[in-house]
Amino acid sequence: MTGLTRLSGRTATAAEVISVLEREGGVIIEAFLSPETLAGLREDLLPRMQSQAKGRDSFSGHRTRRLSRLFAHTRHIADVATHPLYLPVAEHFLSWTRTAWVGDRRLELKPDVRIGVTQAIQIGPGETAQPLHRDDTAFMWRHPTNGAEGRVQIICAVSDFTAENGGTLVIPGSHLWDDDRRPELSEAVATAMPAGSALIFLGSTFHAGGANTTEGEYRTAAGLALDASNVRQEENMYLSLSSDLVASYPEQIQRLLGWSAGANHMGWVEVDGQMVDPIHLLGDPDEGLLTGVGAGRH
Ligand SMILES: O=C(O)CCC(=O)C(=O)O
Ligand SMILES: [Fe+2]
Repeated sequence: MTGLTRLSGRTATAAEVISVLEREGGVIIEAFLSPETLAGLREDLLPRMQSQAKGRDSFSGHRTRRLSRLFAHTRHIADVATHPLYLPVAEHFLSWTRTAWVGDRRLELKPDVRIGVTQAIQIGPGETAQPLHRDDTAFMWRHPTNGAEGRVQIICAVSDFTAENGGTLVIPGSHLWDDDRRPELSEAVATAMPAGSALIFLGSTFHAGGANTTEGEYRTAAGLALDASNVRQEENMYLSLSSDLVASYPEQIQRLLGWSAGANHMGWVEVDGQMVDPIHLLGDPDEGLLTGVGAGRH
């Protein structure tokens, strides 16, 4: 089984990334992170990972440490979410169109994207391979998706990924399979890529964290998922991140974190009887907008 196609973040276009994903379900992009972003992720995440507890089941990994709420731990994750080879690519796969009747009008509805989950994953020596799975399983997504994906995942290499230290296993082409076909480890290829690279794959692509057979090497990843907004966010950003913290990020990130009602009016907040776009709860008081989650309530 040959490995996934590799592109360079220095020269690739979003259109090329899309075309590889359509064909193979996953793609490796080398030099995806700027040196500053990689250094920042390392500095912010590596010390914190050390104090995280290991997983308690074979899916989480008994020798694997995970850290979520990444926007609270590192501002560099914003560069990952809005990267020109990731966000527009995810939008391409997630903003499909559906029609629905409302009275005598047939509406065209199109989800936009949300950050559904953020996670750093550190696979330690002695870890066994995670079970092969699709990340859209949580949404009970059906396959084949016929192009309407629920999730586009990114895993950035914070340390080098190798076949020996747990580099993500991916089954190329498995995004096209139906729900009856069982994935086999023999069909998977390990993701080997230097730190600063990224693996992007569709929610319908079978993959797994790899086994770490090294003596003392830790494989560290920082990733997030962009989800179609008709899917509820997996990680509850509203409880994990304070409204003041969210307000300190640029509006683009605020909206991606879910403080946005979007075109299909999901996630509105009732204020004084009105259905309000939650972005207004983060506004500048000098502009006359509400200033906190509790503002406007009596
Ligand atoms: O750590 C990895 O390489 C993949 C982990 C994964 O797929 C998951 O936890 O859902
Ligand atoms: Fe996964």
